[in-house]
Amino acid sequence: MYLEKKIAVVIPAYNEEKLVGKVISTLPDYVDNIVVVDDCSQDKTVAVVQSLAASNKKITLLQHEQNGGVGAATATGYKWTRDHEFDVSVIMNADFQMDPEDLPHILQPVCAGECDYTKGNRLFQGESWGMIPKHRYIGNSFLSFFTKIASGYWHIADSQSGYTAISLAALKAIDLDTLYPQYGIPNDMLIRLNIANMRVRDIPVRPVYNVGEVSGIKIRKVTFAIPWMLTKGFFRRMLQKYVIRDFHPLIFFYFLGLLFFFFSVILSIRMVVYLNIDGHLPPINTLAAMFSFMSSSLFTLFAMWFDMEYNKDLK
Ligand SMILES: Nc1nc2c(ncn2[C@@H]2O[C@H](COP(=O)(O)OP(=O)(O)O)[C@@H](O)[C@H]2O)c(=O)[nH]1
Ligand SMILES: [Mg+2]
Repeated sequence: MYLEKKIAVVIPAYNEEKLVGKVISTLPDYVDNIVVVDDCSQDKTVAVVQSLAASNKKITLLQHEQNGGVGAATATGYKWTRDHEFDVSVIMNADFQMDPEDLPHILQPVCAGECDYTKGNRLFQGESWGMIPKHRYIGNSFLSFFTKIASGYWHIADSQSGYTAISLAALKAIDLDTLYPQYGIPNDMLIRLNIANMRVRDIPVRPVYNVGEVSGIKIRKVTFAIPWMLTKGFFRRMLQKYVIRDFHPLIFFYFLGLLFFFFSVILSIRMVVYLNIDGHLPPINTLAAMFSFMSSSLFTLFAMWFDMEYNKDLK
């Protein structure tokens, strides 16, 4: 129990025989249940967890018959903690990249009822640039920006951090059967939480690298998969939040922003083609391209501003 709340820590694990034991043994006593979700590992992960479970009644081992990805493993753990009515569920990876020292900070606001979901943010620290591999830092920054647009949580950064705590009410408010099964799970969660109007907060945590972890991320795969998921999630959120559950004219602003963006691309291409043929810019076309670009920027920026306003209390 932490602040009178029943706490479960969910650990998605895939081929983590080396570090999963360390993750389990460094968890503080106030954690009431440790739910390890084995994602059909090929190494001795299951044996390691089973031998620990023999002397620790808090450990629950759930096993996938097929490998499903980190999101699928998370969903399995969440369903279990939801069905067993744990007040707060935390996600910690099995490769010791989440510092147990940060756990109280992640838990506190959710346990105190100040918000529904907390998420570690490794970028608050001045030295993060030196501690996180450069390509991960840059990729993460781009994804964090697109996640702001897609999720409506404009105050949230470090979207790829999987160190999170969620309240039972929030867990019940989202559909766990359709969660994104792969690495984009933290982004997908944010979109769903926003549709359900849940309060989300970033908590500064220490980045942990070089503890012997091996990342399974295939950069080429996630470069397209996550932005695509974010795009679909954005449109789903617009529809659910601003058309079906409530109404807000910002959807017209986003729509016009997109439409004029499309026009400005077509007109700019036409402009360049004519420049090459005639040697000078076609005047009406050029003016129309400029007008479209300005309209597109203004409509989009206003839409973002309205979205930000609408969600400003969800923290
Ligand atoms: N690579 C990988 N990790 C999985 C899978 N299913 C669950 N996981 C767990 O998800 C967590 C994050 O994976 P990892 O590859 O370390 O991601 P990274 O730390 O963001 O590079 C770890 O605890 C893994 O054990 C899977 O199918 N592949
Ligand atoms: Mg890792």
